[in-house]
Amino acid sequence: MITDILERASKGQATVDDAERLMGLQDKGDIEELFAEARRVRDREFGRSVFTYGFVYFSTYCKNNCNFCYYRRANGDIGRYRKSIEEIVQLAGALRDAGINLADLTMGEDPVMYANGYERLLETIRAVHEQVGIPIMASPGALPREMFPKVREAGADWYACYQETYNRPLFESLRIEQDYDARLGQKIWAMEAGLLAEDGMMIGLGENVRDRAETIVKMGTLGCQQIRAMTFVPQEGTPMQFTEPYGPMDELKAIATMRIMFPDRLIPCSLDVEGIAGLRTRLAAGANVITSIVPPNKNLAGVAQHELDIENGNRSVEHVFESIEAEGYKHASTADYVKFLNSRRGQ
Ligand code: SAM
Ligand code: MD0
Ligand code: SF4
Repeated sequence: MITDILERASKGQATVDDAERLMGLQDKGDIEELFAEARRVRDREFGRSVFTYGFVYFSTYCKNNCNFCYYRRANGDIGRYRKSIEEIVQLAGALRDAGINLADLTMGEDPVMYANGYERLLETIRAVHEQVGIPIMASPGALPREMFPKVREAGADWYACYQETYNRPLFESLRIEQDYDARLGQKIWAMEAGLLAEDGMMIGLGENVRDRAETIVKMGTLGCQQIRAMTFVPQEGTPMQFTEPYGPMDELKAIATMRIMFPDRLIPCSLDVEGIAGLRTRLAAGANVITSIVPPNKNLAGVAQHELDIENGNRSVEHVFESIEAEGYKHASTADYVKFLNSRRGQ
């Protein structure tokens, strides 16, 4: 059965049913075959070279109240911070100098960044673009449509905004007080403005395997050049604190399914779920971008794992580069990454 599905996928003809079957596999041998095929497809498309993204979570203030998120506004006193533009430029400069391909400038929906027509957000992107010159992903939350040309003009290459699930009622129960269609629009409006877009799903939020299959097909057909899956990590002080956490297997199957169905997309291995321990399995499931690389001693947080492996240096550039090599891969040069971006932008 799996052979039939893989064959359909190789012709670009795999369906939602096929995605559901792949992610429903339970037999050890079948799962190994799924991962082996995902690696073959990844190696054919990208070789054994992976892109590396530094994570700069520059403001952890947020006006939203997503039930799954540590930084939701009701989770009051958690030691939030907001970095100055100068600090952000320094952080991005250090990532560039260390050989990282992209700075992921991420924030909560911080009213200070959003004030006066998103002035400080745009200034931050512009300062990093002009003073550092490293490729930029902006992950600032949901913006009005007219902002996307401005984000592009300020110097962002990518816009990341994850739908989490394409099951509308589930979305509404998680991203409370937020508009499903407006969040979907983010990706479309970003691409219309000449940005590359990333969409993403979370695993373990109450969705079933069918929902995941539908989400993967929707994310892929929307045209986003980067698509991701991340396992939900329950957060202290939130309504979902006591939700039973999932192991990594469902995320790995989702990564492999995305790779097989959408071979040419960038698919992250996020260090923000299991820390550095999660690198090997995600690469072996077909991922080709390492995200959430975070330098120590800079008072920077992750999202799903706000502390894990940061201050001990396990998510540092040096340690991540060593780990990539130990797994038999190499990290791509930024010149190669820029070439890749230009080819995907159709330049
Ligand atoms: N605030 C912006 C937004 O929501 O789009 C950008 C940053 S947000 C913190 C980035 C993503 O992190 C979310 O879209 C979600 O997919 C993921 N995330 C948040 N909390 C998580 C958790 N507890 N476990 C796993 N992933 C989580
Ligand atoms: C990551 N913690 O890559 C980051 C984050 C935001 N663009 C990405 C979820 O894992
Ligand atoms: Fe805010 Fe983003 Fe967290 Fe939602 S996921 S509470 S928008 S930081």
